Amino acid sequence: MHSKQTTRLSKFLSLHLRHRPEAIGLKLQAGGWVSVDELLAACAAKGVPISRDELQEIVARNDKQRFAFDEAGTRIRAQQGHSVAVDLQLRPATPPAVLYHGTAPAALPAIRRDGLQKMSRHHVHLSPDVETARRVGARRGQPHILTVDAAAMHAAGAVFYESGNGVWLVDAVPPQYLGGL
Ligand code: HQG
Repeated sequence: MHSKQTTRLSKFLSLHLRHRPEAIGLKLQAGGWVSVDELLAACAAKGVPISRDELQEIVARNDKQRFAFDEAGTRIRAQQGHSVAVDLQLRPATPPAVLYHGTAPAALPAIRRDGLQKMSRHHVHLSPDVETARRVGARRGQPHILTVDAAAMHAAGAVFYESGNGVWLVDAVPPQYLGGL
């Protein structure tokens, strides 16, 4: 498959597996899962036919491993980034001592005041390394990298989750745990 086509289909899947499942007649099951058969039928009905092989390729080639099949390969979900109410059934985990967050300079005054907020997502998304944080922040122009004292937050009782694709998730990061503000 052409990479432009893969990207187009991947965006279509992100939209419906994270944000608007109902727009193609899907309902996310617990954990955010949908049946692969139902997904492919729903896409075809919307004029976006995807074969099973193409779906495998989209999942495998996705730059951020945004999607995952279940063990049996009969269900698929977005690994994170949902805006619809869904319980991803993630297990709390101990984060690395330091995590990173790439943001836009324009957001800094609000972040200084309120810390990192989840905005329209379910969690604040944190990166395990500076490079990833830079890429996330670069979506909004010149990125500004913040460090997060995850060890101190964890010691103070904050609950962290690691999504299947290495993104660390937390409810909020109060300003006192942020470096680089
Ligand atoms: C900022 C993409 C004002 C925050 C990426 C960010 C990531 C505040 C924006 C994933 C704020 C929210 C997540 C506050 C945070 N005041 N602005 N108090 N607190 N912000 O997209 O972390 O392509 O929801 O810094 O690669 O940028 O979707 O979060 O700039 O992995 O797979 O508000 O999304 O992955 O933006 O990105 P987002 P994010 P996907």
